[in-house]
Amino acid sequence: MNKKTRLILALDVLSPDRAVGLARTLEGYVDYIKIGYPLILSAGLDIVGTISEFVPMIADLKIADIPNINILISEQVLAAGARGLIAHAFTGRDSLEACVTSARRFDALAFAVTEMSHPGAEDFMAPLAQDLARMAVDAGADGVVAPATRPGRIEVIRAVIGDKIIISPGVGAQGGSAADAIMAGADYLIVGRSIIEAEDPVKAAEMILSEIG
Ligand code: OMP
Repeated sequence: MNKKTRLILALDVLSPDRAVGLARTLEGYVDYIKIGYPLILSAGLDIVGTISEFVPMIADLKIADIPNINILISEQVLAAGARGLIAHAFTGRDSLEACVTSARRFDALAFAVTEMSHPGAEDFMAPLAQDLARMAVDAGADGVVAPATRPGRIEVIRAVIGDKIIISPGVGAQGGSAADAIMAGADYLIVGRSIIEAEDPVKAAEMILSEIG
């Protein structure tokens, strides 16, 4: 992964035209664009290739099934052009390894979700996050998703995973601070609404970049 801006744009819009417009406008301000179910379901899988023409794309399907299904899902989105994917870790090592193996086949990156950024993640995920992170390293994942909403938890997860990559959502719209997440050990920030719903998305991206610069 090539850190330049340290920003991953969460392109959570439904209109393919808007998605392409934002990708075109913001391509110089972000290292990756992440798309997930909302855009893929509304625009179709071809949007993966279309967006990848601007910026390398991470497919956030939070894959969480048995190994065979994880492979079928991963390989469709990787064949469509994704350079990385996000899978859940809680389904266990064999399921996560299936995603890692698929990613390797396409020379792409595999990330595992440890503890999510929303409040409900404290119900079940947070107490298990260190075990999930440890397992993700053992399974060969390139990195993990850890919450910018709880920078202290980024520090804890960093201590478990060593120099693996941390990508961190929750900045802005979910209340997290860009600077705090980076200081806690995040390599990349995942940012959606604070940029895509801003009146001036470029200015919004620049503001976040100045906070972490
Ligand atoms: P905003 O809250 O609009 O910045 O969007 C956050 C993005 O990060 C969305 O695409 C979420 O799906 C994603 N995300 C989280 O918000 N929390 C998590 O714990 C994990 C993710 C993710 O895996 O990307």
